[in-house]
Amino acid sequence: MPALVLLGAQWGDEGKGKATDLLGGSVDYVVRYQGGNNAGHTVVVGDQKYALHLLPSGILSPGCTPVIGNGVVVDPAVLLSELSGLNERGVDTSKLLISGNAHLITPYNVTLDKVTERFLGKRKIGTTGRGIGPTYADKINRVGIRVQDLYDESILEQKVEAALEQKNQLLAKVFNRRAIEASKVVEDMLQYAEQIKPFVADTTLILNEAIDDGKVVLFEGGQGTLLDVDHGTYPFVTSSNPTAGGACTGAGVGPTKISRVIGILKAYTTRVGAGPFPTELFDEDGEALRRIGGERGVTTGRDRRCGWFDAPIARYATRVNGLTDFFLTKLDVLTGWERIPVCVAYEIDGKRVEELPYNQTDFHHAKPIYETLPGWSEDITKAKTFSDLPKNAQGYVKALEEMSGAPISAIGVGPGRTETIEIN
Ligand code: 2SA
Ligand code: GDP
Ligand code: MG
Repeated sequence: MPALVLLGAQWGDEGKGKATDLLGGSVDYVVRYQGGNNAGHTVVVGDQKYALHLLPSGILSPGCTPVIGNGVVVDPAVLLSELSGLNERGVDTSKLLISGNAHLITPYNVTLDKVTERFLGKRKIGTTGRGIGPTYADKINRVGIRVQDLYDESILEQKVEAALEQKNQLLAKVFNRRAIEASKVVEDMLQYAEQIKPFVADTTLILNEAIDDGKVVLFEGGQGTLLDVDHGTYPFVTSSNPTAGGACTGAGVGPTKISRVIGILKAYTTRVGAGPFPTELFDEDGEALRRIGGERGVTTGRDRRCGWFDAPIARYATRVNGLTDFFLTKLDVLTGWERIPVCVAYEIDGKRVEELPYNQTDFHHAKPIYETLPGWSEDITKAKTFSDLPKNAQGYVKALEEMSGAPISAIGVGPGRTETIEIN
């Protein structure tokens, strides 16, 4: 198993942090390939809970080398504070590697993210306000600042000036704000340079050599398939590619090197931020899922929108990511419901539709067609094998597997490392 990808099959927060940590003991490298500190990955080790935003979840496994790939956007202030927070808790972070080609989130990009959202008002995306979109926009517009630019002051100055030229006009004319001074930004950015320097490396070379040497490399996705800028519910998406292909571009590793793609799939559905969500619940069931599942944004603290499981979404994730298997998470949260509705298809303008429609208007109009499965009331958090689960919980898992298009190889029955059933 030279290289594998682990990614969100829905709208993020499926439990990727826990799953990565679970595999961390048996992998040599854990690589973030997209996104930035918009992510919120929770890992529970014994009585310790960690919330990681920018750093790969593998940072908590002593034998593992954590890597921030070229496809990630890095806020240097957040990076250093996340590192020192972990160091204070006794976590060794010295093995971290950061691609010199990763782009830096600058203070003006954080400002632009926030003012744009404010300006959009009711039409806002509901971003995390971390500067993610504007930083990727700069990258594509070829006015981005990269980690390596911190080590050439004159280039940094030129690039910051170029990046601010249009932005200052926009800030003044559209948002009625004062111009940002390039020299102040450069001074701000340079204060991080020396502390970050020991981590900067040619990560593409290191990862490819590691794979060729038979080392195991795990690519850890942030957000989820339906937040992908190409394959998600555009424009209500993040600005990167959490889908499997993103691992190749965001780390510089060819697709022939990847042999397993795991989709992390929650036993129900959540979403944070704006955008369509066919199975969303506005009733007591939605409230109960939020409360029992602890569905609150790990980065922004926003309540997550909650709804029933949506099989067309799972099938879509199987398709666009080429999933080999699923980890089904948070099955324990569904304990206590007498009957559990599962969306098997949509009704769109009077017609039954089995697959996620590519047309955004159709998806906005999609009404879920539910099948109702029998629930269970027994506590399942101590289950260690599939046969320990009550018959109806087994039936729920099997039904989801059948509808989702790939085998389920592990089941989460609680947030802790050990609260997992592995299926061989
Ligand atoms: P952005 O900030 O530009 O990436 O926002 C664009 C959309 O992507 C969504 N998004 C997320 N959705 C789920 N989880 C994320 N991470 C945090 C968490 C979220 C939080 O783990 O809970 O704390 O709010 C995440 N990051 C980005 C975002 O909500 C927008 O819909
Ligand atoms: P990520 O962004 O995909 O890493 O997920 P988050 O950390 O944002 O949200 C997942 C939440 O569910 C976290 O609080 C996890 O500790 C928790 N969690 C993960 N797996 C399970 C599980 O199987 N059962 C329960 N009850 N909680 C889980
Ligand atoms: Mg999360």
